[in-house]
Amino acid sequence: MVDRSSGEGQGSGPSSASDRALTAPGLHGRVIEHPYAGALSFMRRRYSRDCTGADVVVCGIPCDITTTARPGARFGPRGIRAASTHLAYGEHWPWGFDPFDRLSVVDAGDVHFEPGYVESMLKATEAEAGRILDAGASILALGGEHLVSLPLLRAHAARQGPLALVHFDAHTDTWDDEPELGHGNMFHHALGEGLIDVEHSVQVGIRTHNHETHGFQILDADWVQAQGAEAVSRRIGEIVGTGKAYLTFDIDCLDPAFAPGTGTPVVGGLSTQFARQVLRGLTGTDFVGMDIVEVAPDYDVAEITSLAAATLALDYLCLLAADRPAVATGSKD
Ligand SMILES: [Mn+2]
Repeated sequence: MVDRSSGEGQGSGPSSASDRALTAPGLHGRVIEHPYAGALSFMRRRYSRDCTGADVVVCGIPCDITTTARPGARFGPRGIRAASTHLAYGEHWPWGFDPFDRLSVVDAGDVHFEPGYVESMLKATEAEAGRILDAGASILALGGEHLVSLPLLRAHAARQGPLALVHFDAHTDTWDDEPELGHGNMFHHALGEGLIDVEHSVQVGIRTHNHETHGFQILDADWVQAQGAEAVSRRIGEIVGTGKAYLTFDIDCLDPAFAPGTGTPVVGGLSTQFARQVLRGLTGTDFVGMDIVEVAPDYDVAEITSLAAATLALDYLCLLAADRPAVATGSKD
């Protein structure tokens, strides 16, 4: 059920069914907008710094300070929001429901920090994540380079203790031979800070060498694709168990054929469809937050990378919503 009307209570005229990011009176439901028009927010959610009543708050972290190869992930949040307009029309296939009938979701915009200054980004991101968590909402973060996961994990772990990390990536990001904190070693730092329950953590789709696992279970790209999506989901579920888990998805887990718009592409990765199937199989996992990172739209082609990221983020919301009842159906707000 989708309302295609002009937006009752929002006045009349050509703009009344658009710009729902600005005009939506509530946090559920949707009105279809032209994908090419209107104010951008993730999935046409209401833009608001006010997290009151929100189950999930979307926040962008436009950062590519420590990117080692191709820069440009600072444009990731904007790219993902733009691509999400192609998905904002109701039931999400093949879930069979619209997660926004079940979850209240707002888009809190982007974290502000001084460009080029790692400490500024770390502090601002942890503060914003803490603000959202303290309001009782969970976070869907749009990167940005993968370093943004560190302050997000800091904010979560400070409130919820060490989390099982479910990490999709071509890279382990635990290299310990680099002198400076960056997007290739932040999970090594996160381990050192006690933010991760490593015994219940798993890295999926890895296809670069790192001779030290640091205790992570690694399901590399060849194993994953030989086993099939269902077996991979089952194995992730076994490793993570029943504790709280945090999902971090580097878009370079996907093959460059499916995600060329990223900073450090590696061939031999997952297809978007395969990754979606794995995610859909994780309904038993207690996810408390997610980030999707390393989308660099300037290297993208026809938005396929941003669209993949938006779709995977939407799949995550469907995972959260799967066991919830609908509180709105096709409503105007
Ligand atoms: Mn990576």
